[in-house]
Amino acid sequence: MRFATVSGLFGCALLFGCWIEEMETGTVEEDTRTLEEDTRAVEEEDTETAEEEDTERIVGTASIAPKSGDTTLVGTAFLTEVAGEIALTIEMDGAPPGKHGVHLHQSGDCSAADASSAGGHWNPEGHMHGMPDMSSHLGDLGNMIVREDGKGAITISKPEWTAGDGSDHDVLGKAIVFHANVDDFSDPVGNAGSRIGCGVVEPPR
Ligand SMILES: [Cu+2]
Repeated sequence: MRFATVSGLFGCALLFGCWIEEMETGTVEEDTRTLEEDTRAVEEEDTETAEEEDTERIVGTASIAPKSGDTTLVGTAFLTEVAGEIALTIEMDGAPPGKHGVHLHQSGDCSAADASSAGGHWNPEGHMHGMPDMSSHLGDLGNMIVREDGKGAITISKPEWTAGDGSDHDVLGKAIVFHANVDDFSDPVGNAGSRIGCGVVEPPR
């Protein structure tokens, strides 16, 4: 009798254990299904968003070479277009740490040793020199902060800019000039000193 009770209890315990286990397994399976459904939903949403928005296109590039005796700096620039908005990203490496004025100059010619061949600031509207977000020169890009490791970057976007239409607002064919000193935004050129880097914005190859 005692044996029957004990084995009965044991059996019950086993059954109960199995039942709990089954319940738990069921929950896990349910969770997995929910996760899969969630993933599918997110993927579908992403695809829809990508179709609605314009994707970013590279519409220009530039390689910035050292000038005026600076021999260590190198730079690259990308001109991008998203939904008609043109942005210019400039990245420098091996540059002197500190703040440096950066401008687009009007002539796409960096051949001179001091980059004087790039001419003056690109200023088709005849504005005063200033900060990039003011009604300043179309080529006013502000200052880039170069860190102790010699690296720095800026991204500037201007609603007036175009890329490749040949108009007087076209960024292609302009020279990116990287200066030795900070641009203090005073007219006419911001006292940014010598031109230690120069590169022409060209159509992507
Ligand atoms: Cu300049």
